[in-house]
Amino acid sequence: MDRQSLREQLIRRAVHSAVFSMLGLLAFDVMGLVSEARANDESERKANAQQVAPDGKPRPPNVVLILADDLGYGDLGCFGQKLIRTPHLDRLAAQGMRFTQAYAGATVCAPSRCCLMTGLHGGHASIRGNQEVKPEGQIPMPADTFTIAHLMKRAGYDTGLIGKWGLGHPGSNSTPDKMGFDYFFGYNCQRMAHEHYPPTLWRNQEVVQLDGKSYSHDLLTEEALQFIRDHRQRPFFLDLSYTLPHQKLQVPDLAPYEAETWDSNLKTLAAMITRLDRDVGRLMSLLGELNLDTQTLVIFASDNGAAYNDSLFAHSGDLRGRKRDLYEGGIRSPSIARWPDHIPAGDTSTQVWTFWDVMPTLAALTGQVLPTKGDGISILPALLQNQVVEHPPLYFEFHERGFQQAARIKNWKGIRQSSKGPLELYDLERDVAETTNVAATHPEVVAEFEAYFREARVENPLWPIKDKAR
Ligand SMILES: [Ca+2]
Repeated sequence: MDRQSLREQLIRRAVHSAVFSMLGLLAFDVMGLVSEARANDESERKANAQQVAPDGKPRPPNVVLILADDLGYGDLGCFGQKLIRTPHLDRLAAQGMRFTQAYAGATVCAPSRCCLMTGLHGGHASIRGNQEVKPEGQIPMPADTFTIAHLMKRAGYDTGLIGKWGLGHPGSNSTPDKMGFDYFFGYNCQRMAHEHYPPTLWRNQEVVQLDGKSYSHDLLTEEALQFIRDHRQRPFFLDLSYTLPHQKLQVPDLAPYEAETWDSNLKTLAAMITRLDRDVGRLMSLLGELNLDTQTLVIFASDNGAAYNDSLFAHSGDLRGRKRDLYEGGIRSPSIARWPDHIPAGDTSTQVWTFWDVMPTLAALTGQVLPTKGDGISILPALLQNQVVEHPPLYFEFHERGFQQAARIKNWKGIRQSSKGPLELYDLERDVAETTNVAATHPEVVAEFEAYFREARVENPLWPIKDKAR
């Protein structure tokens, strides 16, 4: 990009930042601008989120968001896994940035994805649990929901969702096409996604009949590869919402674990994760072949913690708990971001971020002002310059076992097993495994959490507080 274009871009961002500042919404964007002004040429180049299109106009990067389903924090080699092989995701981390303190939106599928789509945490989100609609699908988000796909459409992107939706049944006002996606291929219903050899999938509004012998993950990969080929000349946003390694335990072959002496279920699970990894590798190869590496931001994350609890793999690494827990193992995501020439290669970031930060981050990336205030922040300073910005409190709630709440405030973690139950307090800096409840010795921090829990959420009639009978 020439200096004139860069100047224009920085001026435009300054105007945006001033607007944000006046509204008191995004102090971090202002901080980002100040630091950019001081940056040397190399940092400026990295901070410059846009490329020049053949017509000379600035072109924002493509964004590929790859979600795994129920992948644990410890399931990847680059996050400490010793037995399951994930060479392509390990390479993605080596070429990009690994996040050790990144979070999903919730501890199960639908509410986590709602946070991702809307930029709202679980105390403000419209979907706060998995709730089915018969015969197919889940309850819809409200019709006027503004999603990350709407945001990217507004920035001129072609948008695609390939994989699992789970945020509105067929015929509702909240199918992917009505929520900003130009193209959809996959499962509308997350329950039907348990079957990896499905009788049907959806292509936009059409049911695609299958023979029941096609492994859906492989179809999703082929669709994703084709979507990238078809849109290589345009800025595109691909939300690749994979269904592995969620149950059922099904895989076309056990490679490369056929000869292992493990239980066959464990071989299947490992093969599912390695297959997911293989296909992330295929996507990265295609980006390279199409010369899109430096024009594409790839983000990889998991929608919640590991579902499995075998003693072999240590799916949650050193963390406590798994899917359906609000301990770290239920919500921390093995997250990676890669954007050659922009994101420092091989870095590890301790930036705290979560699914509801994706919307403000994409807004900052594409120079947009969000129409309404969300709960997140832009993590562009972390992505582009490995700066850690302080995150506002993170809030989570879960409704399947009565009512549970959790929050992270700085390095403190607070969890309550019922709306009036005693607060468990953990110091994540010293005790990431949440082994020692220090509530008794830190009453002032407990009081801070209790005050935060009172103001962090609004009531949602679909998910009322129902404490478990004692
Ligand atoms: Ca999930």
